[in-house]
Amino acid sequence: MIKTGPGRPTSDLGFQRRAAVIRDPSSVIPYNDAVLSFTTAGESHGPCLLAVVTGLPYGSPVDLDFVNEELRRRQGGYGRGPRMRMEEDRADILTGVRHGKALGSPLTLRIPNRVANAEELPPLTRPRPGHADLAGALKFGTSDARDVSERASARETAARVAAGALAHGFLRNFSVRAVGYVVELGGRRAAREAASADEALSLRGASEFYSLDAARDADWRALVDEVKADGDSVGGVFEVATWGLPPGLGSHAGWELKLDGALARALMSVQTVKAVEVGLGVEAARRRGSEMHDEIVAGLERTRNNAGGIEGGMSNGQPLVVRAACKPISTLRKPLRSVDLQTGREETAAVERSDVTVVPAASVIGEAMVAFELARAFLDKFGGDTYDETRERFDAYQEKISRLARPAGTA
Ligand code: EPS
Repeated sequence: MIKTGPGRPTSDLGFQRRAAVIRDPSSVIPYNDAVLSFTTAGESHGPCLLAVVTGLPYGSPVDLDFVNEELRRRQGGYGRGPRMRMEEDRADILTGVRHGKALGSPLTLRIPNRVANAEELPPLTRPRPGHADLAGALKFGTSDARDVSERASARETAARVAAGALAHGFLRNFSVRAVGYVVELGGRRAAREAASADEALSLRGASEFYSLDAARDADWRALVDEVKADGDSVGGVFEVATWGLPPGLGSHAGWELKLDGALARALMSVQTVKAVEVGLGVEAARRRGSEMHDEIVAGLERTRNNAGGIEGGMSNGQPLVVRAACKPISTLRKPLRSVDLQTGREETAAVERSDVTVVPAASVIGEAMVAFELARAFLDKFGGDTYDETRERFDAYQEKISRLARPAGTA
C-alpha cells in the first residue's frame, strides 16, 4: 500500500495521481484533468467572456438554468451602473457536455458581450486611484492603462459566476448549498440570521440589496442615492454561508491543503475585496478561548459556530461562514487627483462609466468562488472518474460518520 497526499493510504491509481497533483503548489494551473479547476478569458469590451472548467467528473449533471439565474443576479442589486442595462448575460456551452451531462473533458462556458467596442476605445492615460490602472501600466511599460483595465475590470467576474454556479449546481446534487448575502453597506449593518439555506434564500429574495434584512433596503437605497449625487462610491461586506457540507473537506496535513486558506485566496482575488474572515474572524482575536471555541456535545453536535465551520483547515460539519469586505468602487464621477502618464502633469483621474456600489453583485461572485473551492475540496475527497463513483464514495462516507456520531451501544 502506498501513502499518498494527506495521509491517504491507497492503492487506487486514480487517487494516487489526484493526491500527487494536489500536493504540488502549481496545482492551481488549469487544464489538469485530476483536479477541479477553472480559468477565465476575455476583456470587458471584447467579443465575449469564457470560463474553461476542468475536472468535473464524467456524467455530472450540468444545470445551465442555474448558471444563467446566477448570471442574472450578478447584474442586479441596487447601485449598479448603466452597463448592466446594456448587457443580458447568458452563458452557452461550447465544449465538454453531451445530453446535459459532463463528458469529463474541458468544459467551456461563453458569455457574449453586447458592448464589444474594445478596439475603438480611447487610451486611458489618467490612472484611477484604487484601480489596477497605474500598477498595470507600470508593469507593462505603457501609458495606455486601457490595456490593463480591459482585463482588470470586474466584468471578468461574469465568467467566474458561470464557473462557480456550474460547480454549485454539482454540489447541490449532494445537498450542499451556499448562499451569499450582503451584511453591511457603507458601515450600516443588516441582520443576518437564517437557520437554513431555504430560509436564507427566501429572505434574500425579498431584498433589492440581496441582504437577509429587507427592512434595511430603504435606508441603504437612500445612502446609495446620496453617494451617487455626490459623485462618489460606497463599499460594504458580504457573507457566504454554506449548509450541508460534510466534515473533513480540506486537510490539516499541509499548508496548501487547508480549506480556509483556499477560500481566503479565492475570495481575496475578487476585484473589490480587501479583507476576508472565517466565522467570528477578527473578533476572535478579542475573545478568551472559553468565549471563542464551540463546545462538543453528544451526537457530535456543537453549542455554537464561532469557528465558522472550519477547524484545522477542514470543514467540521457545521455551516461554513465566510465574510469579505469590499472597498468602494474606484471609478468616481467626482474624480480624485492623478497624473497623466503621457504628459507627466497632475490631472484628475479618468472618469469611466461605472457603478455606485457593487456589494450586492460581489455577494453573488463570492458565493460562486466559495462554491467552486468547496466543489474542488469535495472532489478531492470523494471524486473519481465518474459522477456515480463520487456518489458511492460520498454515501459510504456519510454512513461511516453517522456511525461515529451515534453513542456506543445504540443501533
Ligand atoms: C462590470 C462591467 C463594467 C463596469 C464594472 C463592472 O462595464 P463598463 O466598464 O463598460 O461600464 O460596469 O466594472 C468595474 C466595476 C471596474 O472596476 O472595472 C460588470 O460586468 O460587472
